[in-house]
Amino acid sequence: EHPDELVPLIQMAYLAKRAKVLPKDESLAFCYDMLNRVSRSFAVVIQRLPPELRDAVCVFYLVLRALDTVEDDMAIAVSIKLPVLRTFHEKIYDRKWSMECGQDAYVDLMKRYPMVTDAFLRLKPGYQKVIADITHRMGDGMADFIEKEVLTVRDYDLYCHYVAGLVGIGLCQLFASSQLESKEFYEMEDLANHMGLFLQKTNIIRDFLEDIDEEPAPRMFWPKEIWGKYAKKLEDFKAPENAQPAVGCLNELVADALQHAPYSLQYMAKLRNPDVFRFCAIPQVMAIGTLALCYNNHRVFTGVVKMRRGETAKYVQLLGNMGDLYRAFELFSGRLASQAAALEQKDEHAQITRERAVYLQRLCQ
Ligand code: RWZ
Repeated sequence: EHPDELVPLIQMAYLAKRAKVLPKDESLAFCYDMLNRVSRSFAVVIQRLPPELRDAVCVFYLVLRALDTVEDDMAIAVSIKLPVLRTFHEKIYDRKWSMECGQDAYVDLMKRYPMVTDAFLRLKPGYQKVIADITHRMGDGMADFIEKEVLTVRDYDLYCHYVAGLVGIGLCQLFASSQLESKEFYEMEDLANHMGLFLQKTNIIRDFLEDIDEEPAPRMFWPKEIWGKYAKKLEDFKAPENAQPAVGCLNELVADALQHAPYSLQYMAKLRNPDVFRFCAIPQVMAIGTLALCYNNHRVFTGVVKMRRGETAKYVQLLGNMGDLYRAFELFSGRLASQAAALEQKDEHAQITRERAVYLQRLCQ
């Protein structure tokens, strides 16, 4: 009615809008900033996901990172750690919950965890349910393994299922729920589990030295059923005079990990959304590239074996469709096959590695 009221009205509308938008921005800004601090590579692929999925996957990542931080922190007494792991799926709904633990950026993640909770509670209920269910199953599985070691190959597969296979299974459900991928993804638990196992086993193989040098008490994930054939104690692999059995064991673990790769190709062939495809494919290519680098490589026992930055960047750029993926897998399985062929007289598991690598090459043609 009065022209001079116009400005305050606009101002009020603006302030009301800001008041609504700001808290959301604040918790999500925290989440993306944290994601960048804890994992550059995942931050890049997650930020490129379609808007419908991006926030849910970012929050999913941080929830599981937080759970992982509790599992990893050797300063927490087992009597405290076990109940936290088993009830973490409830904490993620509790706006007041936070914890003092972890190191470096993780201290911040845990201390300011209510920021993640706020972002979680803003997700669609369907996404929240998937994240809570996976967190529940993972927390229980981690708790089971706090008190027991990874002895058999079955234990190794089960531990990897808990910490990585379940991530693959949860992602499938988020993809199907977003309708960006088909309903079929609700029923792809087995293939999704293989995707996770392929990544996790590759990390466990590569991180031998980093894990064994952990203070105060290292937690090791190489299964005794395999390494026990090559040494009395895992630490013995660090001694230069044990290079031969150490590399023999490494090669057997690479052969084991390679079993999962064909299923991961089968999974990715079903993806329809190019950004979701890239999100899945980049880590898988890095995994087979890392396996090819680690194979028969004694440097795994003396330092960190990692793909070069330039090579990594190439895949982040390229990988747009199945054709690109087959070319990358073909390159690395070709390298594995020829290395294994050259070792067949010397190494009893080289034959199986060659067979598995050649089988992968065929799948790519
Ligand atoms: C990619 C949504 C950080 C979540 C789990 C990751 C922490 C085990 C560590 C969840 C690739 C290394 C990240 C195998 C999955 N627990 N292993 C989303 C998360 C491999 C990713 C990391 C697992 C995981």
